[in-house]
Amino acid sequence: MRDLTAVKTALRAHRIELPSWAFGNTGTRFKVFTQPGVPRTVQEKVADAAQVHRFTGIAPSVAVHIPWDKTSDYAALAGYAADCGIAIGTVNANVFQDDDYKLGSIANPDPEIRRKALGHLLECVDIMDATGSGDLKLWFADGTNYPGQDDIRARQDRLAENLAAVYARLGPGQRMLLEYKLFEPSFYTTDIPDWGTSLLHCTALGPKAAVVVDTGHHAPGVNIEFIVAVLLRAGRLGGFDFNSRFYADDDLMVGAADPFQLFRILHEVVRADALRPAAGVAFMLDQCHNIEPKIPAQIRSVLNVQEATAKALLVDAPALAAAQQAGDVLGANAVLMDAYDTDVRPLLAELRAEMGLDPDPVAAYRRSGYADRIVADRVGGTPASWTS
Ligand code: RM4
Ligand code: MN
Repeated sequence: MRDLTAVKTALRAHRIELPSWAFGNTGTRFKVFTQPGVPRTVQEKVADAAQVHRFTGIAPSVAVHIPWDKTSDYAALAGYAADCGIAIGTVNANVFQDDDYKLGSIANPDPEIRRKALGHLLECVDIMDATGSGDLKLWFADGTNYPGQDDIRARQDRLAENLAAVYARLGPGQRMLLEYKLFEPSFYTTDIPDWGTSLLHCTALGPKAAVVVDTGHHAPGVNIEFIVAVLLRAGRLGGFDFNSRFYADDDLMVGAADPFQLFRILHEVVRADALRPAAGVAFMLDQCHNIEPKIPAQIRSVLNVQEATAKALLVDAPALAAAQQAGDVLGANAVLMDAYDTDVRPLLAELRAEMGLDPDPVAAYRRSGYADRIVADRVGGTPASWTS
């Protein structure tokens, strides 16, 4: 059993980043359900994110998505976030919602459209300069729907060329995080469909480029912790977009569908000593709360990651190594399962009390009256959503 003080110290230092888009209205392609009290502006999203940090103590930054979070003064936005007790984190680019991008963005066969998409990516780096953000996160919907529609190799060349232009623009302390996704919205080929393709581009670009593992972006049954272990070993795991999936890119609350998978992933992170902020792995959420209230859902998600992390930290590493070395298959598996089967809720309640937090963040949020206040205050205007 690990030293509990060391486990608590590691948990205190752990940081989870929230997605601004989780606070706006979202839905499926069938229907966006609106909720009362939803933010109308990026500032209101930041204020909601700050509530999640206030009750969990480990979510001190919120990622923005451009143009969903477009504002006239990004330095002022960073100042506002600081006033709320948090920071603006990763800047996410969006080159998938414009008519021009029907056949792709930076891999589009049309050079004019490629230039436009590149312009947006460079604008996102300008925004990072203003907000002090360290990470640019790129996800591309680029791909094709039909065999023969475009040249697979040429699309890779266009991708590489434009990524290099963005990479060259990165300032000191800035990184490019490159996401992959198996399919959707492109159904025949996706230009960055898997971690291998992302890693190839990152390696060609240089040390400031790293892969993002979005846990919803794999085929069913894929062993995500294996990918995590390999990327960590290569020093190229830039971060996670955490969420849960039952079928495809469901974007449900992390730890809801498969908490054991989340534990196995975090075990690899702990094994590589990559939980420390200095290790450069960004622990981000990428979720949509279509039918559940958004702020408590974000709190629950942070707690789910924290619980899985606590269990991963409880793995008896020397006992595990000894069992592995001895070829003790059942013994090694038992060491891992012992940690997973531990009820870490009392430990986390104790930790929160030590951090000056309520031991039950969801209940504390409910009691705070914030949910009623935003419903009363946020009348009029256009609620934020992934189309605005
Ligand atoms: C994509 C991808 C990106 C996210 C958008 C909203 O599927 O996961 O990370 O920014 O969705
Ligand atoms: Mn994602």
